[in-house]
Amino acid sequence: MDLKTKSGYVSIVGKTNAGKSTLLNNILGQKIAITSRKPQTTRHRFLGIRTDNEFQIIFVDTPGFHSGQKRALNRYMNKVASNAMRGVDIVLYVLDKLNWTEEDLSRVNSISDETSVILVINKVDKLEEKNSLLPFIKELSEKDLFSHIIPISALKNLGVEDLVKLIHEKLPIGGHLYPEDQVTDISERFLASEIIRENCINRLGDELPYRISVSIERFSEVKGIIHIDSVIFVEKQSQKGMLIGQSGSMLKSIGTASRKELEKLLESKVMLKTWVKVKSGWSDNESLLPSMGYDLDK
Ligand SMILES: Nc1nc2c(ncn2[C@@H]2O[C@H](COP(=O)(O)OP(=O)(O)OP(=O)(O)O)[C@@H](O)[C@H]2O)c(=O)[nH]1
Ligand SMILES: [Mg+2]
Repeated sequence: MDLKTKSGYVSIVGKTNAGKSTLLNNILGQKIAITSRKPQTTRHRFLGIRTDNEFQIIFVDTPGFHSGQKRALNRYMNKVASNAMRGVDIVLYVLDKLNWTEEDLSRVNSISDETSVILVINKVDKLEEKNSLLPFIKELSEKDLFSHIIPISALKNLGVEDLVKLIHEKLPIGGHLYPEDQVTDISERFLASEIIRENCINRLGDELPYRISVSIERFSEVKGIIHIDSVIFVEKQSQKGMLIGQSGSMLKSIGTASRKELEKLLESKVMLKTWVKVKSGWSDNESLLPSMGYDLDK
């Protein structure tokens, strides 16, 4: 091991919609995580790796904590997020502006003393009361919960590189764990399902996105064309109708936008087929979740 190299795991956690995935994409300089203005966009834990010469940071993006919904899928997502706070070197606890609650306090208190916790106050570009930022930081720093408190805007790229520098300083000495050109551990197949889900989220009303799950049934390259067959699962027949739209217009728009984006990301021509199927009440069915990719043991 080269003693000059530093590397470590850094989990990005916080309430849903705080901007965790936006921050990860921004740090990596490329989109690996889908984002949306609606809560509960990220459903899985995955890695984003940034290597700068001797430093390698292995970020862990996580589903946001959510206290309102109590379906099996929501319980699964909260569990994935809590698990991701363990066994890592640093936790970035991301806040949406100054929205700090007792729930945040109890989650931060549950993090092991051996892990450094950096509070990241995101979306400062949207902060109306700019004068309230400093007193807020002062008050929270007195609680002795965080090694640092950093205000940023993930979307406008303010303070993000300072945050990366700070992480570099705090990384433990150790050899790199991934090749320097590897950016993520997600597969192209998983990326395809996420891009389709993001295009659904962006086009559908507020409730339907939570009833959708995307599964890739085929992902294969034939003569330079990537063939992707996907199924979008919904919970009810009426939702199927909404997703397909009048004369199939909604599904067509989701399919076309997803194909175009995937062609860019995969740098290949893509042939995408999408079907919509009903899997009754899947999001509140513990025993169905693993077969749909929501499995804590994986
Ligand atoms: N104005 C502003 N908006 C932001 C900023 N960061 C993220 N957003 C927006 O906040 C919304 C949520 O962002 P995400 O990155 O999906 O949030 P998340 O924390 O990953 O959300 P979940 O995966 O659902 O837990 C999106 O509409 C982003 O564009 C920021 O710094 N400023
Ligand atoms: Mg996210």
